[in-house]
Amino acid sequence: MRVVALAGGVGGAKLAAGLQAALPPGDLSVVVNTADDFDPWGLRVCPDLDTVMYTLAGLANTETGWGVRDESFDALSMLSAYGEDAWFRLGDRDLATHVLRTQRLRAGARLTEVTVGLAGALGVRNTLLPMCDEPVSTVLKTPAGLLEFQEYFVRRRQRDEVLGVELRGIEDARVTEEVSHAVNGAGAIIFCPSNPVVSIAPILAVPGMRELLANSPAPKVAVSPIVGGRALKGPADRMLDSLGYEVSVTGVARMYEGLLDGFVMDRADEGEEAGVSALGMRVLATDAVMRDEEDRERLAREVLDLCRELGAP
Ligand code: FO1
Repeated sequence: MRVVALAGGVGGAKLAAGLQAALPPGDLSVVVNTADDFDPWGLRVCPDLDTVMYTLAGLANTETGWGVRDESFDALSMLSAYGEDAWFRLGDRDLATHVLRTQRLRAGARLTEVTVGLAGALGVRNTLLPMCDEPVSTVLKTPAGLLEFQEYFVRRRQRDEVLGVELRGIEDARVTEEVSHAVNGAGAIIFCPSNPVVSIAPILAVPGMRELLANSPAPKVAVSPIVGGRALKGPADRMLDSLGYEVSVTGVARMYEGLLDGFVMDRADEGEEAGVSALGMRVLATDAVMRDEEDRERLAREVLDLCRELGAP
């Protein structure tokens, strides 16, 4: 069965890897957030696309979840020797991705074409798609002022309170023909356990994306990024709180209300089953924490089973 997964960075990449293991090669398309992208030293870096690509290619640094494993940082050391402030850790192998992507974009290729080319060259047999081809940048409103996403996330280590989120350029973004084709051909659509505010929301904010998903007859199931009322990794729980959302699986389910047929939560939150069911979603309470490859595939299979219960072929 062909499946589309919506994903951001590390959490999304884990479930995408589980889905890749659980499905026949070529049946998975992953639509990835690009609002974290930025251009250190003039290179177009797409952290979420690269995290998913390296994970699906089996090249990811499993400690950090991002970047390439067995990495060296000699180029970065040389940049520091020139007096550069190398706060964003770009490894030597990772740099090859950014060099090629930047060159191909400059030659006029669309981000989708570049992404499919890079992933294919790394042996990924599923389809990796940016949420759009146009540049979109998450800018966060904080007490310290407006912060570009990586400035907030990496340089300032997510210490600022997030009071608002701007998606610069989103009004000019368009759903690509590749994403439309993947969604219209999907038997199931899965919202990975990524940050609902800065990873999934930008994907849904691409003009036409919500309609495309809503018009698909395929069952749509989300996996909660909140477990036991907290985010497993990253700032999602603090962001939900400071933005006024309820920091719970019910709060996350409400953000996707109207789009979802099913919701997968961890058993730690099964007390909220009634609240989420009341939103019109079929609930599955299971072990939603992916500690290793086995967990990833098991959770992916359970999500696909729920999709089939909800009518997927
Ligand atoms: N995250 C960090 O916390 N520190 C880094 O130095 C860092 C470098 C980096 C390089 C390439 C890449 O693709 C991702 C990188 N990330 C780093 C992760 C990245 O900031 C986040 O994964 C996403 O933007 C949020 O999901």
